[in-house]
Amino acid sequence: ILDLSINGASWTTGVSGTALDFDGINDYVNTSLTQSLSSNAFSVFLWAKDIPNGNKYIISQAYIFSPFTSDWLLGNPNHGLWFNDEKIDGNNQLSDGNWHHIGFIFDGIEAKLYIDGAQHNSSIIPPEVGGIGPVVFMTRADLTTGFVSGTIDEIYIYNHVLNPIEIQNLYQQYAPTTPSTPSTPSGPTTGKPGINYEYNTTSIDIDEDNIYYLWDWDDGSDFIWLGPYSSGEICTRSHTWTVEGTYNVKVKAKDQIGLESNWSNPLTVEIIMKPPIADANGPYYGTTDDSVHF
Ligand SMILES: [Ca+2]
Ligand SMILES: [Ca+2]
Ligand SMILES: [Ca+2]
Repeated sequence: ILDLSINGASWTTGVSGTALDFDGINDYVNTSLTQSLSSNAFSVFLWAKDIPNGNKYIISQAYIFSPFTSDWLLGNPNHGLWFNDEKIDGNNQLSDGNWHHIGFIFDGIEAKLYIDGAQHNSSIIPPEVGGIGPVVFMTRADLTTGFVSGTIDEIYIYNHVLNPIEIQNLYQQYAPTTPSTPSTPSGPTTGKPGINYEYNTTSIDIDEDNIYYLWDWDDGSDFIWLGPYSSGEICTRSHTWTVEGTYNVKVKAKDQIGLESNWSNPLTVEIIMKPPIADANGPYYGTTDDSVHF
């Protein structure tokens, strides 16, 4: 457990509970962790959101203070890893408005960057490691430059190397969820050409994202994503078939970050131009002026 000294950062909604939000002007967090992490194996992981593109001091520790050099720095280049001038480019994965899981492992020789549970780019072998001063968040370790705006949560620093399965598990704990396969469309299963019929479906997204629906009416009509709907809300859509036939109506869902469900089971709809069925039943003869019943 680290002692955190929070300077200006405010609390906001996180991947779990609350998270720290930084203004990029003068907000930062200082920690009680001052030992030279990099003299041994260690790992650093966190969730981050809304980090502007470019080289950023998300978490770092100094190597020397005068002139200043970082020992290790997560966030540079382009949300990547900088470790005594060896670099892994992060390709600006943290700026799209969604939460991402980012971190690195160092086994005492080699360092690897992980983004959203998977290794990102090649590993590096940093020379002459040896951190001094406290580990800091969202600024350079001199606490006077390199302030970063954005939100961070669930920050873990380990004094050992996590294996790929442990890293994947850490990511899956709060990884974004895909909406469930929508329910089989419900509505009329027979009808006539030229008449409008109404169908319903719904889907659930565990992380409560807004949901968009794509209906396939099986008649070549355009596919358009409709929404947003909240998770579990009924999506009602009407359709008119112009040609007689048997149509398999199905629907799929995606959430606001673009994760797509499978297609639903189809509802089979028969569209036919039936003649009215005469089903008269009554006497075959009658008398003039008497009424007969059918
Ligand atoms: Ca949290
Ligand atoms: Ca401030
Ligand atoms: Ca989702």
